[in-house]
Amino acid sequence: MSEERMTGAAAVLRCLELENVRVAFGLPGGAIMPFYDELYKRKSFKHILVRHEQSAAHAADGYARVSKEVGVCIATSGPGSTNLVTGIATAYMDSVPLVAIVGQVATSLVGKDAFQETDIVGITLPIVKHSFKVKKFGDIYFAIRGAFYIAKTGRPGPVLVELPSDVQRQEGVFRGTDLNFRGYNPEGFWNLDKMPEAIEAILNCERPVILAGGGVIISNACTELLNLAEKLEIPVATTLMGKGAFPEEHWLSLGMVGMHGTPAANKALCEADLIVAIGVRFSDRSIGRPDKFANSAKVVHIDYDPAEVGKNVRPNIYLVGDARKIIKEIVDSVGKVDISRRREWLKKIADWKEELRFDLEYSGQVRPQHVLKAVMEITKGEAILTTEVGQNQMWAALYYKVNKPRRFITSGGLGTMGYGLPAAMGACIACGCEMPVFNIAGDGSFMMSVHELDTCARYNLPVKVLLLNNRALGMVRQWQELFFGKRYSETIFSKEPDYEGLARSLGAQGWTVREASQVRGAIERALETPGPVVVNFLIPQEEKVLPMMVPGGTLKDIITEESLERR
Ligand SMILES: Cc1ncc(C[n+]2csc(CCOP(=O)(O)OP(=O)(O)O)c2C)c(N)n1
Repeated sequence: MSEERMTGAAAVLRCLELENVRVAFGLPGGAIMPFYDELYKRKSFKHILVRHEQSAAHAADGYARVSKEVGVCIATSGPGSTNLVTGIATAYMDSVPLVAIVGQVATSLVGKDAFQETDIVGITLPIVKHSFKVKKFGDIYFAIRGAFYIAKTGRPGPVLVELPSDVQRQEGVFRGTDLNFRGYNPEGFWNLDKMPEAIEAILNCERPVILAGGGVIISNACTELLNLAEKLEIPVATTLMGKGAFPEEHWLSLGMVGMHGTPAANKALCEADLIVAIGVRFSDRSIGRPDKFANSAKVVHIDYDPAEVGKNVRPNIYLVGDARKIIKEIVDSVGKVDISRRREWLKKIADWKEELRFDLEYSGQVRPQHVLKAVMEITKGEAILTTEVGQNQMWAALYYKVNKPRRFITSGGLGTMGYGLPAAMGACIACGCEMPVFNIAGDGSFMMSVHELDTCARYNLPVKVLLLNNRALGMVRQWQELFFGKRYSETIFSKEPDYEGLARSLGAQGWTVREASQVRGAIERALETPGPVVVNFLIPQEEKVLPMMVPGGTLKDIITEESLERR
C-alpha cells in the first residue's frame, strides 16, 4: 500500500473505500463535520441523508440483511449518536453486521461535559459486538478496518467507532496495520464430538421436526437445509427470524413457530420425538416456557455460537460450528433412509396444515389477510417485505409465504416499532430497486418513522407502504382485550392524520382503501406508480392475530377463533 499523507477524515474514507462501501446512511453535525467535508470532496460512496439518525441505523441494517454486506451508518456526537442506540440494539439482537461511525468532541474536551459530549461507547457497551475509541490518527486504520472485520466475521453484529473531531483533522501518513485481535476467534469454536449421536438420533426417530432460525440464513445454509429436509423427509418449522430459510410453499414447510405460530408448526413441536434446532436461540416468543418445551422430544441443537448452547433450552445433543458445513456433513453421512414408519407423522402434519385456512374472498371490509394474499398473488413472491412491529408483523409472518432467504426483513429480537420503513429504504438500495419492496405497517409504527417518506422521495426509492390501519396500537389493544378486561388504556388514537395528505406533503403518493374488492387494484396501482406510495387500508379495529399462545404459557396453550367464541 503506498504511503500517503492525509487528514484523519481522509484516512477514514480511504478505509471505507478499501472495504468497498457502496452506500452509507447518516446525518451530520458539529463533531463529524471534517469527515463530511472530506466526503464532499472524495465522494467515496453514495450517502443517504436521512431525517433521523435512528432511521440511518435501521436503513443500514435493512441494507445489510438484504445484501449480505456490512451496513454503515454515520452520526454526530451527543444526540446524533444516542439517536442511533435503538437501531444498534435492533441489529445486535438480530445479529446484523453494522458499522456505526460517530463523531466525538475533541480529545482535549473529553470528560469536560463539552457541548454534545456523551459517552456513547459506554452507553452502547451491552448492545455492540465491539467498539473502538479512536484517540489519534494512527488508530484509524485498525479501528475502521477492524470494525468491518469484526462486524462481518463469526456471529455478525454491530460495531461502533467513535471519532473525535480533532483526530479527523489531524494529519498523518496512511498505513495499513495487522488486524490481529487477541482473543477473537472468527473461525468459531467448533465441536462436532456428538456428530455420530446426532446422526443416529435423526435416523432412529419417528416424529422429527427441524426448527430453523435466523442462523441458517446468516450461514447461507438454506440449500443444505433443503437437501436435509428432502432427503430425510423431515418437516421444517422456522422461527420469525428464520422465515425464508426454507421455502414456505414446500410441502414439508410448517410455517412459523411460536406465540403467533401456525397450528402445524406448534403442534408438530409439541408432539415430535426429535427436534433438530439449527441457528435458533429458543427465544420465549418462539417456544413459550422453556421448562415445558419439547418434553417428549430429544433436542439436537446446532449453532455457531457456543454461548447459545444451553442458554434457554438444554439440548440432548449439540454441535457447534457453521450450520452450512454441519448440515452438509449430516446429509453426506446418511445413506438411503427408510422413512416408511414416518408416514403417519407426515399425514398428521398434512392435516394440521389444513387448520390455517386462508382462502378469503375479496369482499366485505378489508382484512389484513386480503392484503397479504394480494401481495403474494401479484408478486408471486418476487418481492421483499419489511414489517413494522405488532399485529402487522405477525399477520405478515403468518399469512405471507416466503420462499427465499433475505426477503422477509423484520425486527425479531428487539421488536422495534418504526423499523420497517427505514429498513425498506436500505432493502431498496440493496436490491438496486429491482424488486418491489413493501413495508407492511401498523399506523402506530408508521408514525414513528413517517418522516422517512421524504427520504424515499428525495432518493426516488419506490417503497410501497401497505398500512394496516386500525387506528390503534393494535397488538397492545389485543392483549388488553384478551387479558386486561377490555380496559383499553392509551392504545386507541382519538384522531388520526390525513394519511393521503401526509404522504403527499412528504413527496409520496397516497390513497385509502375501505373495501376488500379494491385491495388487489390498489396494490397493482402502487406498483405502477413511481416513487414511494402509502396505501391506507382501513381494517377493523377489533381484528386480532390468532392463533395466539397465552403469554407465559406453552406451545399447547393456544387461543383460537373457536376457543374465543366458546368463552
Ligand atoms: C418503539 C416501541 N415502542 C413500544 C412498543 C410496544 N408495542 C409492541 S406492538 C405495539 C403496537 C403497535 O401498533 P401499530 O404499529 O399500530 O401496529 P398494530 O399492532 O396495530 O398492527 C406496541 C406499542 C414497541 N414494540 N416498540
